[in-house]
Amino acid sequence: PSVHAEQGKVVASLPTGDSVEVLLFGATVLSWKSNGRENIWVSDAAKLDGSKPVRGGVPLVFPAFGPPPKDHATGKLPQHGFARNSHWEYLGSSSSESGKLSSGGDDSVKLDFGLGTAELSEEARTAWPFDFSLVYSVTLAKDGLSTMLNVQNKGEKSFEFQMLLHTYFKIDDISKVAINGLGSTTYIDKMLNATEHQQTDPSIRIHGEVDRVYKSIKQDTTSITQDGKPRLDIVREGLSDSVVWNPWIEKAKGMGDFEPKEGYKKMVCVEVGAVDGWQKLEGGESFEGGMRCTARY
Ligand code: TA6
Repeated sequence: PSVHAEQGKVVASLPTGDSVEVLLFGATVLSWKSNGRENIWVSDAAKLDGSKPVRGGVPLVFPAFGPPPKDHATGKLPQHGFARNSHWEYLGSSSSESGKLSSGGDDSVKLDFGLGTAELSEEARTAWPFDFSLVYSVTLAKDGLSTMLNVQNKGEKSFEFQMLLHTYFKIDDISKVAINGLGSTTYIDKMLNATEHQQTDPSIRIHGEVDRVYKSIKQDTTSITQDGKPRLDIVREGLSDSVVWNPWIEKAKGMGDFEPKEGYKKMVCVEVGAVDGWQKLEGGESFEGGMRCTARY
């Protein structure tokens, strides 16, 4: 594998041509290519200079998902917390082989990124005064991208958090997309005043703004099909919830950094996380959660 760290980005590729790009700001995956195809959508107007979270890619949501509840310890943080809005440190890379006969570990490469209390902005540290350490690992393999967040409570006081990988997947045409694997699951529908509903149909189609939090999902895979063909599989690891979001026309118009405005037809967010309630870590305890994505073609 080849790894280059330059201009605030880390780019890695395999001899197979698979590649991944991670912006140190927010440890935001900006690109994941397999079979010469881009799997991640980024807005043409996305800010990449750290002035605001990236519109697109895989924004890392921690320690709160959505607008944090005012009466909670995360209440003074911005929407989706500080992780996607912080400058992370690149900790290095390691490559491995998957046991097959192959030259020096060309089958996968793992990039590690770190964020701790010391690297946090004064503002965030004041808003959320807990000692923590995050290590975010991004692993590229043939047709595969995995990201895993390790959360450590480095202090004495316990703290609660939510986490989510806010992945903007690139698809050809939203009208030809279905999202499978969420059948007979309970979801909170943000479009219906956050009321709770049962997902009866095993397949979800997107004909308008969709903003749903599927929770405590039994089986671990959420799949995106394009024209009825499996396109991307997303497996939750250590996480029990999946959010499905598409801003559609009006919301796309309302986001200054969402370009082109027709871009809602080319993306769908399937976001795996632990966002229903809070994870609690006692001093010294740690938590791991992430996703394993496979590009089916
Ligand atoms: O993941 C869905 C969601 O929570 C939507 O409600 C919408 O707010 C989206 O995230 C984008 O949030 P952002 O803060 O990135 O504009």
